[in-house]
Amino acid sequence: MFSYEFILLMLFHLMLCSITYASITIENDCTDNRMKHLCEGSAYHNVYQFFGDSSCQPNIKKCIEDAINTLFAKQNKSVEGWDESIKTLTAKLETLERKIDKIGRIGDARCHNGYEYYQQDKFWYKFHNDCMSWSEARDVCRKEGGDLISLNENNFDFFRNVSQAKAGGCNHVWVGTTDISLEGQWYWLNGKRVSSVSWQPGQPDNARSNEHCGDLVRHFQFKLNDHVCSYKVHFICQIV
Ligand SMILES: *[C@@H]1O[C@H](CO)[C@@H](O)[C@H](O)[C@H]1NC(C)=O
Ligand SMILES: *[C@@H]1O[C@H](CO)[C@@H](O)[C@H](O)[C@H]1NC(C)=O
Ligand SMILES: [Ca+2]
Repeated sequence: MFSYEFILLMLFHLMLCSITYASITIENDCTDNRMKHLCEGSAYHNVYQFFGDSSCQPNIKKCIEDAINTLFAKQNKSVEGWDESIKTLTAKLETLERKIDKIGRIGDARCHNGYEYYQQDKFWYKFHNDCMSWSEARDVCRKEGGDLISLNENNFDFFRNVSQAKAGGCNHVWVGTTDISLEGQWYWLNGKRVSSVSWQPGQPDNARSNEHCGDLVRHFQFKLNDHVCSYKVHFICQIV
């Protein structure tokens, strides 16, 4: 029914299609889009293409490293001065990260009225001049998105100083520790055990068997004491 010529023509078309299809397939094999960019253009062009790829956003530095490695592997040559460019670029990114972090935290501070940033441990704190029982104070801190402050050996002296500076006429400042759940077992609200060096010598003494909340006390140079939880004094909140 078909002429010999027609069949030959069909076979020829089929062959052409296969070749085209094969070349598309080969091209597609290397077209993870990012890879494709790396096959084309100058090194800088490639990096900027890479930046533009939103899938790179979570880890830009890693992506740049990958891009450069792939670039070198593909082109199999080194570029004079490239290492220095990468270092400069990395440094700029790190500065940018720090700025973004800071802006975010300033934004936070506006939301958490009156909180100050404790740079060393990267949390927010607020010395409250209201006078409340330990559990009332804790409720206030929680409403503000935090809790009564958990201290440690490294930041303890700083917050003794904060208390010294801000307690005014008040001699006691609640902090986030209690042995209410098990007498004599003192833990900070963050779950860490209270270090023995934080206590005023002779404390905790559980005077009249009624002292289950931790406070910093002026006549102990603001070292830690156990005190009657219903006592109404100042307190320090923390937002981690
Ligand atoms: C890269 O270049 C080196 C020497 O210039 C050569 O020995 C090596 O085979 C090349 N590698 C590739 C993957 O082309
Ligand atoms: C606390 O205050 C004392 C006396 O002003 C000072 O010497 C010390 O460095 C301060 N410590 C901290 C951690 O702020
Ligand atoms: Ca006591």
